Amino acid sequence: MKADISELPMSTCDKPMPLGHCLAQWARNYGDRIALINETGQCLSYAQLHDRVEHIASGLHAAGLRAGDHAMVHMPNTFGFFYSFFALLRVGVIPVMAMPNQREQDIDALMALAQPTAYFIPDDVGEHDYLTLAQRMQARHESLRLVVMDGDVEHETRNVQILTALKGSACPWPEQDGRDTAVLLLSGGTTGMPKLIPRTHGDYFYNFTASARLCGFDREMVFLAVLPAAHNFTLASPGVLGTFQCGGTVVTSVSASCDEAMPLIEKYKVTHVALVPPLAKLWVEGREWEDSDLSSLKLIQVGGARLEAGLARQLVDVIGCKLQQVFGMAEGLLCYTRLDDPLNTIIQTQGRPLSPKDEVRIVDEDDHDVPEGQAGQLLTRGPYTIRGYFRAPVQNASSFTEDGFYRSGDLVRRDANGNLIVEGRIKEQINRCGEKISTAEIEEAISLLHGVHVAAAVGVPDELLGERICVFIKPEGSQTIDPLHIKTALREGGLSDYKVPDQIETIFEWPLTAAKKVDKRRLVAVALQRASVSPDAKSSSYLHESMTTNAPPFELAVKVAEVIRHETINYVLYERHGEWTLGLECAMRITVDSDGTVCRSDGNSWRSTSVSESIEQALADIPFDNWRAYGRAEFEFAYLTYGLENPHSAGPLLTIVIPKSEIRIRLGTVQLRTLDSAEMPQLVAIVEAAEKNGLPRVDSPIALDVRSTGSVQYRDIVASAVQDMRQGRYQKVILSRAVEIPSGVDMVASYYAGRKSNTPVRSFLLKDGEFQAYGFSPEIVVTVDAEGNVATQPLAGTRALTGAPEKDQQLRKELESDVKEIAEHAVSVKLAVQEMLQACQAESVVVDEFMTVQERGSVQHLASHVKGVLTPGASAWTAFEKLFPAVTASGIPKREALESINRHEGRARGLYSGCVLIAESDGSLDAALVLRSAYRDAGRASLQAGAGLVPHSTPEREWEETCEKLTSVGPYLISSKEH
Ligand code: OOB
Repeated sequence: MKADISELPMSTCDKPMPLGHCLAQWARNYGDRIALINETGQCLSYAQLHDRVEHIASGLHAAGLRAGDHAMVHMPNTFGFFYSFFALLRVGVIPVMAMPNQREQDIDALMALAQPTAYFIPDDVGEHDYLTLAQRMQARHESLRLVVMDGDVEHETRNVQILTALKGSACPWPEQDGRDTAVLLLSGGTTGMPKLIPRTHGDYFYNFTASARLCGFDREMVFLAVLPAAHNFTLASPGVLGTFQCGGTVVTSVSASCDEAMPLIEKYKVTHVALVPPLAKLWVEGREWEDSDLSSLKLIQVGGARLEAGLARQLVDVIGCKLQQVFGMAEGLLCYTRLDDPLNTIIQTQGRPLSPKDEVRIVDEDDHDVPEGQAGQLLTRGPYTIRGYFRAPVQNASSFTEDGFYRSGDLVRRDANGNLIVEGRIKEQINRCGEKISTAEIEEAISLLHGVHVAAAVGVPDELLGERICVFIKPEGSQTIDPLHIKTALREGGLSDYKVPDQIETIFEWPLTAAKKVDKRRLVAVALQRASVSPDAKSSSYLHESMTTNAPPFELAVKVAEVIRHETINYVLYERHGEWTLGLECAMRITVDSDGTVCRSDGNSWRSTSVSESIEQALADIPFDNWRAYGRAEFEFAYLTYGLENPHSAGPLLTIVIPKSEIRIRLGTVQLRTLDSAEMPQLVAIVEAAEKNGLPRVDSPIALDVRSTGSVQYRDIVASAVQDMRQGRYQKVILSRAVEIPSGVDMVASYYAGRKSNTPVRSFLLKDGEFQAYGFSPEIVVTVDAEGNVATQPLAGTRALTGAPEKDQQLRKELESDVKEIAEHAVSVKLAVQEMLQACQAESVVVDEFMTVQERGSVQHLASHVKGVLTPGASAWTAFEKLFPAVTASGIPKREALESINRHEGRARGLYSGCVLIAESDGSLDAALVLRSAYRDAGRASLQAGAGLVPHSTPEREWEETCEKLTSVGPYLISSKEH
């Protein structure tokens, strides 16, 4: 069943050799040239890479691995991937190339098929625990003797070896033939069973050398590997192996997003990159705001899925370099558009075969060749195309013709110049972002779930993903299908994330073809139609439902957040006066940019004389009845309203979202409302699931020492600001410091634990894409009710709350009699009154509570309450603009304080000391100050706290105050590892 590699068209410099010899040859040829660079700037020369690999190969040999064994490599694009891959080849072990996003079900099935001796995993990546998976695999698969982890030596145990610590005496060279299997690649699959593709030394060597030549790879080139290196496209078409063959440099990136990959292009002068179409689309869109210098790029290759001509053209225009389309398959055949093809050919076709010896037939249902120019199934046979899958006799009988042609399942036609155009496919497969998913596999997984009678999966054209997975489910009896429940059950069953359906629809009557089979084409049409009527701003009024509940509101709110945590749902949870309101997903978004432009997600924008006026205009004709918006303002919003230069601003300064659905939880009742009636059952299901679930576990707190860093710097900036104030430059400023949280934070569990120990006026928990935050607001910045009554609550003057009544009483007395604290408080109240006067009728402004003591978690404050009534013509946003930022978190006068904060802190505060708010269609607004909070962005988490400085302040006391405040959140941080 091996491919015929005799008489492959090779040039003399590409003399074929077993893959295990290649690296040694490259080290001889290219020695000190840089082979690898990663995103943190670490470099390895060919000689160094070879040296490391020799050591590891010896270690693997010493650990008992032998030529002909199999080993699964399950790694992202790190150096560890390359060490593992080359070391295995060097020993003669056959790597089985798993994709980094595969999960337990896939890995388990692949192991059962390949029976690997060893399993190579990364250290913990994000939320996925590879080590536990490896241990489970070891318990299940007898063949698996060795787990090798690319991580710290401290993780070494009897069963787990650390990749870079492997050593042994020199490894013997294996005896190998060009026809022996070198690697096992993954097949996209059309059945519920995984398939492995045995690629031989000879055919794979040809694959990357001939491809590299065709694609103009040379010594000076720099290839950026953003797609998984384990995929044939990135690995060898020509990919990383093609680059090494020419002596070029490979830059590895674990992330493919343009804000991480594009700076790498600029930094390392990347010349070549390979993308799938959905990623290419994001890169084109990303160029609107990502302005890295991409002028080094010579060639962008796009393959793996159909590239629309429009996008192809945009790519050429926007990125401004040559494009090449690659139509390939792990089974072998590679088609490329040529570098010197006319632009039209590059944009309109998927190219022609790599080798003159590639045979391509285009056939009808009876395997007869179709007339030239017509579409039919692509059959192929050739020097580097397999003749059979690994250990799959049954599958091979249907995937290959008797005379050895591979049935690709792709529907193609050929133009007059021999270029192929992919028209579609006949195989039952979904191509989601270039990842191939078998419909049969999804259908089987779903059929096993409770309440499901039959399921049918289809690929539906999708703007973002190329194709999305839609599953139609016929329920058992009169059961209702809860999409959320289905997704959760699939994930819990270990289905890889990218295979979990994007759209789930209930169906009672299947559309049938003439042959009485389920008509999947019609299902695609139904899926498109149902998706287009459900979401977004189609409906103008909310559909309501209410439920009764015995659950305490706080606990139920937390449990609801737990239920939706695994979804890609964005939400804001806001607590006020014993009610927890949860806004889910976005029907409309309004943002304020750093230049004061207010943009609405329906494409409208405003730029009036004042920001508050622009916001009012944007909210004036919101097309939903009785809307309630959830928003957040970054501290830097203040620089805009004060007309100061803001050197830090990146994203929007204020974001207001009108949610698609809402859950309001009060004692005894839960009110649900949604703009999309189809989502009501899901909302009900979320609440029901929450009621049944337990509360988050809080038994794995993060040990965070709030005193461990920043002491010197903080004391220095305090001393500098005190000096400013003693020179009379301003009266008061709040300077803060951030504390990084070293390990992953479970935001929901931490909110739960923290809220139990805090007594805030408001609390919140929110998730917006990668950004998450929660916090316990000590004060409101401003509230405005529907009648125009405005209130603010300046808090200034702080002492600790220790929990020991006597000590706290003594501290309270101290607080109430300390001249410095009283003076600090009085000036804050005076400023609040002045600001209220700018939005309210003069005679209405009164201080109705003065200098009471309010307890807030681990601290107590002096607090006052100022109220007034809006002047005619002013809105809640006028008051917001005048009172923001809270004096408690900025200083006096605010303009000078802002300038001092900017100069001393030197970085954006973001949400810290900004606010989280609710605004309603009746003109009311409730904005809570964001302090005592935790923030998490793209996996990095932090806390931040400050102290109010006056001319008498001492660095020591203010440092202490930041520690006290950090103690309202720090001790309740819960590690995400347990969940
Ligand atoms: C590549 O390999 P696989 O094995 O993940 O997927 C192969 C299938 C093809 O049969 C075809 O259905 C689809 O992916 N495909 C394309 C395409 N390239 C692959 N469909 C339309 N247009 C294209 N340009 O995906 C692969 C392997 C090596 C190089 C490039 C892609």
